[in-house]
Amino acid sequence: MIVSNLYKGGRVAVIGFGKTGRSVADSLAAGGAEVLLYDDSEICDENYRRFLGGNFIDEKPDAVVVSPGINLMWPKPHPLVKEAARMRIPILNDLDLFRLHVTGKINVCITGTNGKSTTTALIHHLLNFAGRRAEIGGNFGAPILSVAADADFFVAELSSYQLESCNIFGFDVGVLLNITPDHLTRHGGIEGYIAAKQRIFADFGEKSVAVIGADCDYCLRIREFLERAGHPRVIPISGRFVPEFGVGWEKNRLTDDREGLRRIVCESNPRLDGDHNRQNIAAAYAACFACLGNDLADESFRGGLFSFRGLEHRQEIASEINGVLYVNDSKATNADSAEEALKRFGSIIWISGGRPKEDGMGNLPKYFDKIKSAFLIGEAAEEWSALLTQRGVKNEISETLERATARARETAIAGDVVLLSPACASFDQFKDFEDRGRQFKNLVFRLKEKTK
Ligand code: UMA
Ligand code: ADP
Repeated sequence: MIVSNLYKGGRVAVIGFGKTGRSVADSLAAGGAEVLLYDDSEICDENYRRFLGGNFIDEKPDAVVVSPGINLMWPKPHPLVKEAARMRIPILNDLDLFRLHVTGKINVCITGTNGKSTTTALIHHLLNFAGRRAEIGGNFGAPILSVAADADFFVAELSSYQLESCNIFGFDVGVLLNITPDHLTRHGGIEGYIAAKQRIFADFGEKSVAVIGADCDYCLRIREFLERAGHPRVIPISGRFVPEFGVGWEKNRLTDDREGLRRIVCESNPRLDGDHNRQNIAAAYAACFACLGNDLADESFRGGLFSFRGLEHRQEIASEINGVLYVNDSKATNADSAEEALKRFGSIIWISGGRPKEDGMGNLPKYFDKIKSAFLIGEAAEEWSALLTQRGVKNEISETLERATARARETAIAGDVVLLSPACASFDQFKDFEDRGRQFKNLVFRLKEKTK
């Protein structure tokens, strides 16, 4: 844990008592602050005083620390955020506390609509593989204040929520992979979402490195802005081609053109298949190079890349039963991430649905001819069923994942791929995407047991 003594002897209100709130409260309390807890649910903790007031008049804190899930502006500010702003109380987040206490270490921060976790985990793995001590945290899972303080490198996945509430920027390496519409309600529309993502490059120092996707128009716009602002170290990356003075791919070979020399680094790891993963690898290479410079030998990078096993719930092969492949892509919580799975596989029996995102099915109808049949679950089921039927794709409303998996098994023949790639959030039926993925894998495991 990183102890923050910034408010030693003072009082801090921690808003939201989930993973982040808990880590903030522990860090500040260990640093000698009085912590007041606030959560809209009944959660409490014997170590901290629960704050029940609707305003801060009787107990004015020196600062308010918000969790990522607390709305700052849209669709409307949380009442205590409004109150703090009215009383001119500083509003910060856990990343601010981290930045104030951890100085002189290299921070690598990764954002983007899709691929954040894979890229963050890959960079973390590559740095450790190269013999450095790297810690991983942020949106990836462990709140950033809960990591070990004595690492050489801190690799943090940052969501648009965390970027929105952060005040202290100037990261050493900022990575922006891609932007497609997501979390629009929280950011008041696409421009608000882009502005939050762009903050990954805010207050960049002379030596900071910006790694930015060349495969999407919104990122191109941000890159132009950085270049016009005279930022000297911008590295474009792509999963499809080799951007000039950047890092990308030529015939399945990672190619480094940062110096304009088009140097081949290595081939791709077959476990990280697809242009989307090639985008993640290119970004990880550029970020590691920014950290290690010429200490990053090609053999070390290749060794790290090929020993990376990929993450659970991202196009993860769950099992093969009688020639049918079962793929768990539960982390595909929006249409763009599900598109990558639909692109990759053929002869698909598709399990999808859940709580739909603002852009619904997005580009997915482009791939409908690869879908043999679809089994739909959750809140999106009826609307998606209508859409699939309209386009002539055989489908059924299964309602539950259990039923959908059983029906997919009955329908599939050797050579088919049963793909759970929901293109929706999980919260209507599951605790989170991990719960959904694990339940799917358990169902598949039970089917496999039955066939023995
Ligand atoms: N709460 C309120 N009022 C509100 C909203 C929330 O009181 O208006 C309370 C809830 O009752 C709950 C607590 O706040 O007790 C939850 O806080 P939180 O939603 O900020 O969640 P944490 O548990 O702190 O987890 C957060 C991230 N969650 C969100 O951004 C929603 C986790 O990302 C992250 O791993 C964790 O911090 C550690 O950094 C998850 C996520 O879904 C994986 N992220 C979104 C995404 O990836 O798309 C952005
Ligand atoms: P995030 O943390 O941004 O949600 P993940 O690495 O967890 O990203 O991957 C989430 C989903 O997005 C998975 O379904 C995965 O196959 C897909 N995906 C991974 N990388 C990319 C990318 N660069 N572009 C688009 N989709 C991606």
